[in-house]
Amino acid sequence: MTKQKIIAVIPALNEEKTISKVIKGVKKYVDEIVLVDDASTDKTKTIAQKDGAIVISHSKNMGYDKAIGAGFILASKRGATIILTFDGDGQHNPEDIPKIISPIIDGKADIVTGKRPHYARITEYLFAFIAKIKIGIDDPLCGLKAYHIDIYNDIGYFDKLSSIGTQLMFNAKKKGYKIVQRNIDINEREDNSRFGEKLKANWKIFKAIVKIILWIIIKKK
Ligand SMILES: Nc1nc2c(ncn2[C@@H]2O[C@H](COP(=O)(O)OP(=O)(O)OP(=O)(O)O)[C@@H](O)[C@H]2O)c(=O)[nH]1
Ligand SMILES: [Mg+2]
Repeated sequence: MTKQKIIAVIPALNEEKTISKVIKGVKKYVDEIVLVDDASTDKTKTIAQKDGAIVISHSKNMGYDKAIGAGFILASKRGATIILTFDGDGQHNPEDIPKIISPIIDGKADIVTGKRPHYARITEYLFAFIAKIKIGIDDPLCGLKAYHIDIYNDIGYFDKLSSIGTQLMFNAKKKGYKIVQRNIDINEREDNSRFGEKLKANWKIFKAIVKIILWIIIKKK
């Protein structure tokens, strides 16, 4: 079996309250952590550096997908064979990491996505409905996912649509890669969503749904 190098990519925007605990928890299960600080105005960056993460720091906010995309580029350069995405807000449990990466290690999946017990917003249910029909996945917006590096190398990018972390998965399915899902628990967020208040977040998700649908239609031709 080839030796795996697992790198976690953590997008973080003003997560000083939770980031230390997240990094310490994730560290036990991965080889390296790349934290993408997206122009946070709090101490996220310094805390992450102190806790041993490799930090990419944007001078201006580029958004969730570009942040993860930057993390993928660095993780790939550093020789990752598996890239794990994990939220910095403390909603994911590090103990769930083994079940998210083991199907890839065992050669049973190319991508593994977490499936949360419930979602916070109506548009998440709508996206879930569409993803179930299109690619058989229940929770496309779950931030906890793992990817074999071959998928990323084959497709060449993480996201070009602002798809809220979904385009690589849709792309991979189209190319015939195997995607499986595993149930995970989520903790309640202790403060506000970084995607914005309900209406704003719903609007962002709605736009991502429209972009993915249009992309599927155009790509088919
Ligand atoms: N780098 C970067 N990270 C972001 C940005 N927006 C959100 N994040 C991070 O992405 C992760 C998920 O964002 P959340 O705000 O937790 O999303 P949520 O509204 O709680 O929704 P869930 O996906 O259900 O957790 C967190 O670690 C955020 O800090 C951004 O613009 N840039
Ligand atoms: Mg969250």
